[in-house]
Amino acid sequence: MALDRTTIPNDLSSFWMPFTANRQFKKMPRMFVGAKDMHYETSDGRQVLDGTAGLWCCNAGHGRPKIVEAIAGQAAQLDYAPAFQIGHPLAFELANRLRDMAPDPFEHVFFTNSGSEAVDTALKIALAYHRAKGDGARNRLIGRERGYHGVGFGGISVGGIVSNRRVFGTLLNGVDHLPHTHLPDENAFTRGQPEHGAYLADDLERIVALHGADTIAAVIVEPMAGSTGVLLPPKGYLEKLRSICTKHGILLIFDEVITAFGRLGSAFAADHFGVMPDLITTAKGLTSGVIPMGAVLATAEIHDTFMTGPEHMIELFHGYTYSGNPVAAAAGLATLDTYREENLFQRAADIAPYWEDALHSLKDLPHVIDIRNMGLIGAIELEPIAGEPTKRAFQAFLDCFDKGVLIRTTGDIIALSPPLIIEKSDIDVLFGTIADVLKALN
Ligand code: PXG
Repeated sequence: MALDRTTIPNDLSSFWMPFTANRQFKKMPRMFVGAKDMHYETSDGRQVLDGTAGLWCCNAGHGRPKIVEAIAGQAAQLDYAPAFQIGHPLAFELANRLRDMAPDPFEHVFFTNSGSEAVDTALKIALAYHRAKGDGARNRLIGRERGYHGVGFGGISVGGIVSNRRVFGTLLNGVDHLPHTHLPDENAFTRGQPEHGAYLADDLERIVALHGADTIAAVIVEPMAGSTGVLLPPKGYLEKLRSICTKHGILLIFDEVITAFGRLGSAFAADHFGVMPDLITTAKGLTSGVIPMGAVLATAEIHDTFMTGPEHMIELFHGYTYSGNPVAAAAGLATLDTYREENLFQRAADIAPYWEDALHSLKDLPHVIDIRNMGLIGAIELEPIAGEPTKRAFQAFLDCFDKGVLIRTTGDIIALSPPLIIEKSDIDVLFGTIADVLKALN
């Protein structure tokens, strides 16, 4: 019997849903059963405009033919190949393509299956790199408040979201945090990078003075923090972080799980900001969200540090059953082809001013206390209901969903990150709907 892909099962109890209020959801489920280009289709047959590219990942839009065909073809040709001590062509091909796309220093690619795994991989590479150089006391990792680096133990340790950390024990030792860069008093309603706050990077000097530079392996930040509500780097901030890291021999990791693959109008945020880290983590847009895949990009300097010792020895004791999985690699190649053929990164850059104007036109609507944007990303921060944080924004999410528009909320912030194929007419519908919802919201 063919699998019914569109009917909701009677029993929803078995699936323990991630980052979801399970009991609330199962009383009033919202289900997607199809997707094409800019729209989802719900189980009750409605079209929903995708204002979030799924979860910041479907950068090429939905149901893109080249990606669909590549996956089907690869599953039939070679469904799986052992990831250790045996290769298959597409993983090498995809690594080469990423190298060619990435800023110059990045010559090597380590594949993972998610952003969380990419983060843990990058942290491990950073620690092992210093050890390989004979600098083994560099064991500390520095993250940032309000940072999101996935949900592995490494990622939540360097991450800065209290609820993602507090019930999970003692986490990694030797982690410290920079202050976040969100300064609403100075920077509210800024378009693009805010003016104030570069000095916040100087806190790294305080941390260095406290612990000693020779104990610190790496600093990890999102060049633009997505999950905690689109927190932009103040002008000069990333440059400062870079120079302090360089001065003290500390590796700088950019977590580009959200910002890579066109979100800011260029392939990587490192290009966009003109600041080069030592390691870059990616996932999401790498396969346009269609098949799980992540990757860590490393400079030749870091990679080559491991390539010593007897040739028959494994250089890095790390990897996943599905690192460079053939079907994922095929999806990745077809996704990069789609980006290139449709010039989607440039398209995002070209439409970004229209996006920015439409977003900031909501400035005077009820409850709006800040609006911020960059590339094809936007955030609308709402005044929380006194004593009931998150409730107002979640209601906005539900109301938008009813009106055929998908937004994402985090706390009382509406975060938007549409597929890069979005048209001006879609932008009008998106912000028109959000405006209607905000006007009617309690
Ligand atoms: N780093 C960053 C910067 C991320 O944004 C991860 C790591 C983890 O990736 P995986 O693939 O393990 O989920 C992320 C993920 C949201 C939202 O709505 C954001 C993410 C995931 C789900 C929801 O803000 N980011």
